[in-house]
Amino acid sequence: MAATVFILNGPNLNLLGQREPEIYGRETLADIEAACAARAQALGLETDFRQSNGEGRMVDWIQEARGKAVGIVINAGAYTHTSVAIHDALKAVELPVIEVHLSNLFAREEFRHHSYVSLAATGMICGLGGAGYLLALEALHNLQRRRPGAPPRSAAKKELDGQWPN
Ligand code: CA2
Repeated sequence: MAATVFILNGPNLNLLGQREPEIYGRETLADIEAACAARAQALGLETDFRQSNGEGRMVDWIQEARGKAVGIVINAGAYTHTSVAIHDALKAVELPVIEVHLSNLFAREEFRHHSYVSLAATGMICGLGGAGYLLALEALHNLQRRRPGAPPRSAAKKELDGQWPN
């Protein structure tokens, strides 16, 4: 069975593609989910893609990732800027975490410039729309490969690796 990546989405991201396309683009969350599943398959990974408007639900999912997932991709939506609970859960889970945002937080209001998630994340991607989720999967794949005892890669995965400098 392929290693699983949890892809967790926070409040209001279910509205993607319906409003504010000038900020968040026209892709729906279902479009992003499908693109993630396809890219994960090419990388030899599986995805478990979820969205919730509830902070506690997201904390439960982060805890659930321990023992079930090899890493977490998270767009915590507005909780990014407010949630110490999500920060603490990400710290406790001891997995690689890639934070993703569709919009460029630093080109927006000042309150979006601070992220509690970033303090607990391995890396952060923002401003690239849905493509950021795919880059996050690539990043987790590369981190996995560097683990001692990681299995050898298939030709297909090597081809994808060739797109990157290291
Ligand atoms: O850029 C991102 O991905 C954000 O995480 C999106 C959050 C925002 O609070 C963060 O600061 C940055 C908001 C998600 C709400 O998405 C909507 C989509 C369409 C219509 C209304 C909201």
